[in-house]
Amino acid sequence: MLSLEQVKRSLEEAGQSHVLHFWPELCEEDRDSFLRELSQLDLKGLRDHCEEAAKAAASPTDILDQHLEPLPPQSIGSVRKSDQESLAAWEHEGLLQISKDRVGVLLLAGGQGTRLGVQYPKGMYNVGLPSSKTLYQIQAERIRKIQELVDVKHGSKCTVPWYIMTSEFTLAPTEKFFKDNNYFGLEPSNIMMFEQRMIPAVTFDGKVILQGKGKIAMAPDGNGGLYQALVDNMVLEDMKKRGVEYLHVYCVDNILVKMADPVFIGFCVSKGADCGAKVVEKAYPAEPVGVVCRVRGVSQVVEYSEIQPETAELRGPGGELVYSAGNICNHFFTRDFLQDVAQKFKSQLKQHVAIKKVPFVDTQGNQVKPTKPNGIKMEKFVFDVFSFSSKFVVFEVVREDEFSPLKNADGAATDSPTTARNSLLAQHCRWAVAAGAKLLDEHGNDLLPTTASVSAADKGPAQCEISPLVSYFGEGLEPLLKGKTLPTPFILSEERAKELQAP
Ligand code: UD2
Repeated sequence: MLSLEQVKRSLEEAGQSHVLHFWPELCEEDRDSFLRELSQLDLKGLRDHCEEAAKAAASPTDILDQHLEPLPPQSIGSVRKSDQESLAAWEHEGLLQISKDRVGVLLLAGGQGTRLGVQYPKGMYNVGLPSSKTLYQIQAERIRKIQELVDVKHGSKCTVPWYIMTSEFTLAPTEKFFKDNNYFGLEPSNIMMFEQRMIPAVTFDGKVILQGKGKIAMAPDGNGGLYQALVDNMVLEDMKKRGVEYLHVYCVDNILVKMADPVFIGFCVSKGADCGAKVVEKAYPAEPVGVVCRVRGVSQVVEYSEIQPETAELRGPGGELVYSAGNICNHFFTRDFLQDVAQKFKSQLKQHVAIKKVPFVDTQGNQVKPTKPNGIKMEKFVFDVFSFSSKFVVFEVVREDEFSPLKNADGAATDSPTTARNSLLAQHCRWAVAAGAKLLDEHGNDLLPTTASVSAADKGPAQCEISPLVSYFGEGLEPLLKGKTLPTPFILSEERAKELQAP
């Protein structure tokens, strides 16, 4: 820990002396924790950080639109447009890589979940499924299941390690939640949680914002903080030690995420890619997903907050959106590529400006909750490394099967707990019906296969939930469900599956 004198000097040099304005008023304990916080700051880089933030916020945004081109359709791999043989070959390749312990998954879970408005990590959210499972539990169980499928297919025991990037906000509660839930049946030594860095929020005139008299307003450095965090926490070394060559990186809120998706992994590996992105067809022009496209000839993602509405609305001759490759924050990276990024490119990552309402203390020491934006948060984006790739591929998947994010609180029309829950239930109804089950509604009436999974305006799809421990992606259900008539709500847990299997 630095001394007060050292911190004072560094703050003066950075033009940030105001940070210690309330020091004389702080009690011993608060002084101690404040000094600790300040010692951990990158004080040398503080002046640059503040000046750059203020400059970036003041300058007109770099409008890229005139340099954009859609991806050539033939360059996109696609689940819908590929034949069964190719899909099976990619899946086979992916499963093979998993069986050799070459595949890991990495969860980006450092975000603050502001839009959802909960005070705890989003992964702990329960969207109201019949089983009451949280997002973390669903993800953990999908890892267990894919390991089991691979073990059965290859007759050996594999591990898919789970790296979880958290931030100061999410680390402690996530650790506790996993521990309290016995790591959802996973081996704790195969779950590695680590923290991304935090950086100060800054006013429009380049001053660090004080959130309290002895506390700086800090925010995580964006999900592109991943690359620094990999270095800070020796994650690449851990991957190397385990022999992990491929990483599936994904964001916490997509209830349909296919953990370590063998088809996606197999596709990327077969194409010799060092970097890949899964996309879905964008649903509507203003949908808050980035678009994968080319900027000045280089493939990358243009974030939804940085594309002009006129560009997002452009349509082709058939009425389809010109920029339709919607990023779903599911990425593939080779370890070698991540190593290159860590060594050569990390410092070149673009800084994106977010203008936010940041609570602060005024010079009189009053706590203020601003009504209009007053602060700048600088963020890096995980996908900004795509432009450094030497072989980047894009893989389009079916939205209904793979993408339904939880972003907003209930009441919002899209991306809410209700829409996420309904997407999962609808998918499980489709799986059950495809496996030959007949579903009954709560009054015992037949649900037509075509309507069981349809989300009526007032009520969602039938309450049919299949545990990931029973089926990873709809496989293996026929022996359990064929010819069965199932009243809903129906939860196909592991125990229920055993009963159904019994002759
Ligand atoms: C992300 C994508 C967007 C689109 C959308 C799909 C980025 C930058 N944007 O937008 O293009 O694909 O997802 O759902 O990827 N996170 C951290 N640390 C941070 C900030 C965020 O780990 O400092 C995590 C966060 O916990 C979440 C993921 O990154 O799992 C995405 O973050 P978000 O929800 O803020 O991103 P969103 O929805 O704006």
